Amino acid sequence: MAKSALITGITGQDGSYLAELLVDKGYDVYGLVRRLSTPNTTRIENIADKVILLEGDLTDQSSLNVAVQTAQPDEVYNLAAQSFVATSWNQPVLTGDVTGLGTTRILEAIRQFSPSAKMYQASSSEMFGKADVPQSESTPFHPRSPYAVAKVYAYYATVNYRESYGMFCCNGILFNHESPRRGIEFVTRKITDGVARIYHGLSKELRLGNLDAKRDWGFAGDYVKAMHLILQQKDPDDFVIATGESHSVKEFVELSFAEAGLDWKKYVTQDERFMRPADVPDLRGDITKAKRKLGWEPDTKFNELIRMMVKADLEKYGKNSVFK
Ligand code: NAP
Ligand code: F7E
Repeated sequence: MAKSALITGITGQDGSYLAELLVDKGYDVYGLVRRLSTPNTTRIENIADKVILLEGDLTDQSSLNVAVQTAQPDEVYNLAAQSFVATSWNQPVLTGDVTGLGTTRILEAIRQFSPSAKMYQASSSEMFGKADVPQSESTPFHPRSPYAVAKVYAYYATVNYRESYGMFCCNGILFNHESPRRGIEFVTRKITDGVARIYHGLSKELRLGNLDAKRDWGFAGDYVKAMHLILQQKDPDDFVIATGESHSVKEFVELSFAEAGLDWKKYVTQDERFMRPADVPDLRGDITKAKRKLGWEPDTKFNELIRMMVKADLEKYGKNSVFK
């Protein structure tokens, strides 16, 4: 019999890649989708007839109960969140409700209606905040945003359901991962989109915040494979998933503009509006445990990721370019 999986956040970047992976593996894939005035299913259009969408919201317990009862999942991937760090200062209570308490609601729905289901929680390197480099599973947390605070709560809720009820609950502590499907407000996609707009004459400048922050950027398509592997282990456990390399925002800018044959210094300006009340200076993951236990390593290199993203955005605007 085919395995079944329930993905919260299926319309997001990771949800769409994970759904494709699980469909390819022969899973019956259910996705939780919240009601919006304009449906937002563009990232899963290509698999629309291969997944079953269930209406629900992480702030609404009864809808989560019904989703778990309906899907009777072998595996639940909790990817839904208010995931944009900058917004978490403007909407701290909502972020706590969705990104933090939402995880407990999912855990409760599983505990009551499908307790043998395995659960994956989308934990984040943001939980480390200001920490020594590199960060591993044993690095202490020092969250620096309401988003990160909510993720730390969700991390421990996941560990607590494992320890309290013997449930198969796991945290993937994922470092930044990007793709052409990345939301436009995140810095990598903002940059590659900006490069393409400038290249095609649709924009004259790109305004950014802190160029010195360093991140360990990987490709989302590689990272969803790790999520799946985490739930295929004999015992539930928590894993850091990263590339092991970090680069500054400035390096990402330079390489992205260079990919389109442009000199970034002519176009990029710093803007206070994009500075954060507290930023995270340097994130770089130590993936020793993931390599040893999961046999997982990323395939996509930093330069390849940038090339992939710049190319996709150049092609997107190319269709309506003022030069064509
Ligand atoms: P994303 O593109 O922002 O997707 C977030 C998903 O959550 C969307 O499907 C969104 O639905 C859904 N959602 C938001 N609020 C909801 C609510 N109240 N009820 C139900 N669904 C809701 O995020 P992502 O980059 O794919 O990340 C996936 C998960 O991994 C998130 O939990 C994120 O915090 C975490 N994470 C991401 C990274 C990264 O670098 N990408 C690293 C570590 C951890 P709509 O489409 O309707 O908005
Ligand atoms: O910022 C700096 C900014 O918004 C990266 C989420 O997926 O990864 C993501 O969180 C860095 C920060 O991602 C701009 O200050 C400079 O230092 O792309 P970001 P993030 O905050 O690291 C983690 C792992 C998650 O879990 C989150 O869900 O870039 N930066 N100038 C800027 N950032 C943005 N967004 N916009 C700028 O103009």
